[in-house]
Amino acid sequence: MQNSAVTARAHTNIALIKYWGKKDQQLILPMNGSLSLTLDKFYTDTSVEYLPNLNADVFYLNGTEVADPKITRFMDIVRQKTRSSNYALIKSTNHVPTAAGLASSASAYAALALAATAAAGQNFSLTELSRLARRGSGSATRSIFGGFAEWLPGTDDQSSYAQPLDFQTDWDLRMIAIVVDALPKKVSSRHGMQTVVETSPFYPAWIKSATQDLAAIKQAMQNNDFQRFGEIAESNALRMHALNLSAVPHFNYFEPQSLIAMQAVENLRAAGISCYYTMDAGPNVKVICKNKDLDVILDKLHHYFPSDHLLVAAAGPNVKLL
Ligand code: 2P0
Repeated sequence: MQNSAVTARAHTNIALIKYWGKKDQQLILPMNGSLSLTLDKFYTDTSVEYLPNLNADVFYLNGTEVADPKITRFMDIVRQKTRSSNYALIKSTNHVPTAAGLASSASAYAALALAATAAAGQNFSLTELSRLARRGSGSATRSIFGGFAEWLPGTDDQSSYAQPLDFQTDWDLRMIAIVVDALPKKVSSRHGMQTVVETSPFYPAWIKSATQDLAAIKQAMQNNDFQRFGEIAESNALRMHALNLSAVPHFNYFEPQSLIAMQAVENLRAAGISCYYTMDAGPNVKVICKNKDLDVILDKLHHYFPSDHLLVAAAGPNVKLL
């Protein structure tokens, strides 16, 4: 056991084939496999120090002490896996532009998984870290890896983890996050996806089509086919949002500006510019494009959104110790 703080950095990721529903809520096993891109611009730095005089974990988020039972539950799993007993002082900072709504549990639990195991003197492999991060939040499974990552759904704790995908494309991919003004999130991901699993009559069709989408998008990457890649990602995102509209009670993450952003991307496409959008459990729209088309796309989006609401990211790295 080390006696000093250990700090890790993990980057957030955007799913192109979405995870939206669990087959095991306790272990966080997903209904279907998913695929994401880890982003360079948005990340979380987390330090962990085990202190023998603490009688509970103490957690600071962006400099403010926060009581979060999910963190304590996660740290109990870490203590079990590392056979340690001390409570920890945890300090986490999100490096995401203010109010961007991109701070995510993905980078948070990926960074915490590495910092908490390293501070306990353990050297977990990336696969072991991916399994562990999954216990905090499903999307964190993928944030252990840089670039593209695929989360293998698995059937138990051992078989559910992410792996990096190393396709050689010539796209030099960029993602423009369009920040849409909104009130705090209406329905949490955790609650929203469970409502969908339990009530949407379309859920069986989702599992089938998401599984097909995953195979097809990997084939498109293999073929260096950006158009097909973008079409599959966009359609998969819309089907996820269609589940929310079909749940009981129904809910959605769209704001008027989200629809404006989606239309702007469709208009750009009609004008011959290759770009596609995706959306997660919030109103921000993320545009996927090649670096060579970035400027013309930003020009068009500037007609609708101020430049500080257009954040450009590229592929980010693996989780790492600082
Ligand atoms: C994803 N999202 O694949 C999907 C698409 C948002 C939309 O994973 O309950 O915070 O902690 O496992 O990971 C967000 O859900 O949910 C998410 P939990 P999580 O990225």
